[in-house]
Amino acid sequence: MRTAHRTCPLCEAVCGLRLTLDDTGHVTSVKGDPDDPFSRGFICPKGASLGRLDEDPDRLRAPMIRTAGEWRQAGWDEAFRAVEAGLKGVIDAHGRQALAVYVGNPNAHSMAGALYGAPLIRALGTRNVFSASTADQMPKHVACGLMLGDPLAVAVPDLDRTDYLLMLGANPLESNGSLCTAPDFPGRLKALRGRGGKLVVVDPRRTRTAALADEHLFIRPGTDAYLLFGIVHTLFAEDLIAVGVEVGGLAEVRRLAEDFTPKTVAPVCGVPAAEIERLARELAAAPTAAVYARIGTCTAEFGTVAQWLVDVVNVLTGNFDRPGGVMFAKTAVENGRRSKPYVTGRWRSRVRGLPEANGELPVATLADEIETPGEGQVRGLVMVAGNPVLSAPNGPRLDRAFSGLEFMVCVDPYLNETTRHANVILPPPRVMQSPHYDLSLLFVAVRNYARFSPPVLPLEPGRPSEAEILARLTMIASGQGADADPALLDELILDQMLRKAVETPGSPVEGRDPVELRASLDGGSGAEARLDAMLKLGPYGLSLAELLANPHGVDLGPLQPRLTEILRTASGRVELAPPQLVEDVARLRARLAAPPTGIVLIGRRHLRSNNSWLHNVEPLVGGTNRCTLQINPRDVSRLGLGERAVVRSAAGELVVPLEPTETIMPGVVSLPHGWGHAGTAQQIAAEHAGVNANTLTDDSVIDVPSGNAVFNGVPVTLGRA
Ligand SMILES: Nc1nc2c(c(=O)[nH]1)N[C@H]1C(S)=C(S)[C@@H](COP(=O)(O)OP(=O)(O)OC[C@H]3O[C@@H](n4cnc5c(=O)[nH]c(N)nc54)[C@H](O)[C@@H]3O)O[C@H]1N2
Ligand SMILES: Nc1nc2c(c(=O)[nH]1)N[C@H]1C(S)=C(S)[C@@H](COP(=O)(O)OP(=O)(O)OC[C@H]3O[C@@H](n4cnc5c(=O)[nH]c(N)nc54)[C@H](O)[C@@H]3O)O[C@H]1N2
Ligand code: SF4
Ligand SMILES: [Mo]
Repeated sequence: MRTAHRTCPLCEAVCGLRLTLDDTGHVTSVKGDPDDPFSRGFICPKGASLGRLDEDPDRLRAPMIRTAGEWRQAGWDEAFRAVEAGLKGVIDAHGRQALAVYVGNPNAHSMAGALYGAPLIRALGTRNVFSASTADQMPKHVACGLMLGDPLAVAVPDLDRTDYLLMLGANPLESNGSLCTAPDFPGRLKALRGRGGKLVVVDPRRTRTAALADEHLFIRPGTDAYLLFGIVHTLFAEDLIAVGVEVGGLAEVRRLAEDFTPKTVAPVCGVPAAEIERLARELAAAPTAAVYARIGTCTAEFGTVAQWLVDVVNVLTGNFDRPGGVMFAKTAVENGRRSKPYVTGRWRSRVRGLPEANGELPVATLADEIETPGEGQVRGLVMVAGNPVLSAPNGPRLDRAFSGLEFMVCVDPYLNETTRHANVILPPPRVMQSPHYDLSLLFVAVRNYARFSPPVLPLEPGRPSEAEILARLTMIASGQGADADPALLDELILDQMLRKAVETPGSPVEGRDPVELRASLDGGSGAEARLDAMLKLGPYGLSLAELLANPHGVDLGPLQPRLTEILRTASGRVELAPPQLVEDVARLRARLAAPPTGIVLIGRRHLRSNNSWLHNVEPLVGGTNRCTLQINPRDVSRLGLGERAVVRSAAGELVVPLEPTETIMPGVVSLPHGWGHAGTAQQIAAEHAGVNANTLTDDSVIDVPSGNAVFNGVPVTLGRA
């Protein structure tokens, strides 16, 4: 028996775990790490099942190659050569723009994904770059990019110090938080109330988070932008503005908000005008306050406008970049911020002409690009840690589209609904065999913190790490072949990083010799050496050695005001009225006259789920069926429904079991995503198949400025099954 410590990679809460393993490497227990200064022993049922997930017998242990519909195991060299031949075939016949790449959510939770995603995308040399971001948080990036000049400058609520938290479209008691890394989010919310603060939750469902709050307000899905405009209107009308940072566009915002009086927006969003006014007054009166909005507001038709207005309210009430308001983390690997001004639409998608944002095209148009013939039609796909057949809008259409590709390679531990279309699957090793550092999540942490977890178990001889898999793919994509040494990629990247650092005035290594610096780096792999370099060049001057000496993590203190370091707008001010957003207000205003009135669909998450891929772990799927359509009992009787119903949308139809509950507002139904398991090698998931909610979501509808998918507020009709 031995004990090991590592960070949980399953959600954004980054909890420290204490593992017990026997001498065969079997994980006998997983507990929260009480000595982690950030998570302080917190753990959820998913983290507690990490051992079971990691040892899932259905995980792929060797590469898989599919020929003539038959799967067989292959050796690693053979698999990489098959990838080389497949990609070369597409490039030679149709050019690089016939390739697409999709990177899924787990890339944000792995060191390999964070370190090799960008080089891989660059090496592929295609503009057809897609990711889970356009099914998730792209509205936030676009709003931050336009307001602050940096799409990654995401302000988070200062959870541990705020006096008032207005939370829209987030349910951290199930999700454990998103774009707000806060282990033990539930405990932090209880502490907020315990110190006399107030929590208000706005959600079409009375969630577990709403139940814990001081107040819960129902809202019609997709209408948060109206509610927020009503708040902005009130702040101006009642002279409650207290801007504490340099801004541009204040008068413009005031003008824009004129039409959105609480009285005008109330019937659209279903929140009474008096409540909207009260929210505005309370936000203005609280000693400190923060507005925080997540998935329910992002994956909606006016996602970017809503995200923009969240920070407009934070600015107008004087809560931007101050303790207790919303603030910016400073990570241990931060190393210079972007210097070019932020723009979107540098190129457009071929078929629908949708603008690029952050170098990506909307996943809602991936099927168009694969199915539509012509110059630049996508014929080859590289997929890393994604399952868009279940996670993207109109998933069944992608399912069909993928089957028409000439070549597809997936880096994924499972043969699932998406990867079954691949020609080659390259499985990463177990979590326990992988090093971990949260390169992508700590920039939205509510406290500055760093923690490195070395691999708990060694790799089997000949088995590549996920870093090596992605490095070899990158080498293949850049034309260096399947047999090129992946270590060369790390050396190239390190060389560029160090050369830039020694030439940067004021850098801790200014004027030093890059070769000597390289020789001084620690790390058992190229990936770890890159992390060591990033830490050493980072703002705290940390190192891999120091993090290894502190296996429970290092607390780097509460967030500090730092807007001047963050801002990258041309004006040097926070832009409250960026033209692209002002333009989209016209779309919002137009809808005010004719709001949708029928039943609309929203999603939901469950504590024991994680998108599509945790349903093969017994302790996480046991109990009653969770893939049900929640519906208000009044709607059940009004529509004369039975135990099941047919749900129809513009995209498709499903038959689903109903779960009548008073916790959902009338006129709204909710179905979780990530279910609908079919044709996979996951035995337990197949027994709990459920239905694919994304059969109903419509890939023709997007949030215009960001291209983000719309999963909430989807018009549906219900009938007897
Ligand atoms: N257990 C679990 N945890 C997860 C995940 C998971 O699948 N399961 N997924 C992870 C991922 S990838 C992410 S991005 C995060 C997401 O984390 P959260 O943003 O907290 O996501 P949800 O739990 O889906 O909460 C969204 C809430 O928005 C509400 N909602 C829907 N439409 C609207 C609307 O129009 N307006 C408002 N105001 N509310 C609305 C829903 O009812 C729901 O309660 O969770 C992460 N953590
Ligand atoms: N209707 C509806 N749809 C939604 C949402 C919603 O709220 N409603 N939420 C959206 C959101 S927020 C997100 S983030 C997306 C997620 O969209 P995706 O990222 O496309 O989907 P996931 O289900 O997270 O699939 C992750 C895949 O990665 C694999 N995987 C797991 N761990 C690893 C690893 O360490 N390495 C590699 N290489 N692969 C790994 C899994 O086997 C799985 O195939 O779904 C979106 N879809
Ligand atoms: S809350 Fe998230 S990070 Fe923490 S144990 Fe659960 S899944 Fe892991
Ligand atoms: Mo997500």
